[in-house]
Amino acid sequence: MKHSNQQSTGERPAEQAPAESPGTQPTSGPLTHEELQLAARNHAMPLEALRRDVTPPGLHYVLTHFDIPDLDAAGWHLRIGGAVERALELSMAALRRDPAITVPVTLECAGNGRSLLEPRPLSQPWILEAVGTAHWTGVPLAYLLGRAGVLPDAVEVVFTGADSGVQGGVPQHYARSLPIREALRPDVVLAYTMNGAELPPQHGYPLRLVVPGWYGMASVKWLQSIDVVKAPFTGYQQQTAYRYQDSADDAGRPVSRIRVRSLMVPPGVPDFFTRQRFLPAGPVMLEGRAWSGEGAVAAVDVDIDGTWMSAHLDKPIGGFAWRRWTLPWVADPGEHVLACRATDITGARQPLEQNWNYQGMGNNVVQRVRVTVE
Ligand SMILES: Nc1nc2c(c(=O)[nH]1)N[C@H]1C(S)=C(S)[C@@H](COP(=O)(O)O)O[C@H]1N2
Ligand SMILES: [Mo]
Repeated sequence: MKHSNQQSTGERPAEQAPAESPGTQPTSGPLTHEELQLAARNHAMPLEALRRDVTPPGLHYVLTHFDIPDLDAAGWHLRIGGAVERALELSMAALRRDPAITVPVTLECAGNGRSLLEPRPLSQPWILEAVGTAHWTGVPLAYLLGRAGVLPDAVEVVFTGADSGVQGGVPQHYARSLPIREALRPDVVLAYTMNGAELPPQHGYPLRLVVPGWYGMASVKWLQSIDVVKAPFTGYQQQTAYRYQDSADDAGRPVSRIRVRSLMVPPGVPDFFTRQRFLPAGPVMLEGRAWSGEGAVAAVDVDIDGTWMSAHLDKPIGGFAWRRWTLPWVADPGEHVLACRATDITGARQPLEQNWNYQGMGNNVVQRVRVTVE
């Protein structure tokens, strides 16, 4: 399945290297060694996990830019400072005594679907499954910012992780910012548990930020400091990465909320190597999940061999958690193509062909599943 964007810059020669992010120029060739290295470290959620409301941590997707730090919660301190009335330094024990909330949140990587683009931006080569839903428990960020006292001329809050490395030639700690109004939302949480158990190392132990509705890059893992700032943050992950760019020299627009998307549990059983699906003839319940960071999911339509039908939607489990959909199907022998397409309450709907952008961000093309019914 290949998608190109007729409206944009699909004609750029793949050899043309961008000035500032070496190694990330889009390509049309076979998977590279660098993509394979990333694919072997990071992992997606197997689509059969879409059967569950909540994703077990081992099945939730993982994306880590650098290395997973080996941290000790006993000596861990979170520092809150910058444009605040009083700086705070909090141990994990102190954070656990603060009021806690639990939020069900669907996280999706902004680069999900990247490898389906033509030419494809070189980075973590996601197909469709960089998603997962968990119950995150911890202290509301707004509560701690309230205790620190945000100064009136503050504009953003910067979150810095303990992990560090080099990206685009720039040495850095992983760091991202949020506008003050997003940081003060009551559902933004500094989480120390995932699905009721302590955070696994790969998901940010001992403490991470979770920003419901935003693509995953906003939810900084291994959170070590929070700085309230009076000017927009210009760190690499804010200013260079995670932007909707038309070309290498377009400054682009920042990536923020998750675009509406749905996925289907591929019915039947797979061939080990090709992942081709096989299904016995007769009734089958098609099912999947749909989500949007822009507003609630309003509808899911399912396409069977070119005919669209509306799916049944279950009750949502939370404002920014995915919603289950089902559609009964009576499968006749032969080859079939199934697809699902969600629409959210803003009227946004998944595209049938993906618009291309330089970093491969915010893809939400409809998934198509081929099945052989026997
Ligand atoms: N400190 C830190 N936080 C991070 C990252 C990272 O590399 N370092 N990756 C981000 C990205 S791009 C995504 S998609 C999510 C993935 O969260 P998960 O691995 O818990 O699913 O974490 C975000 N938070
Ligand atoms: Mo991501």
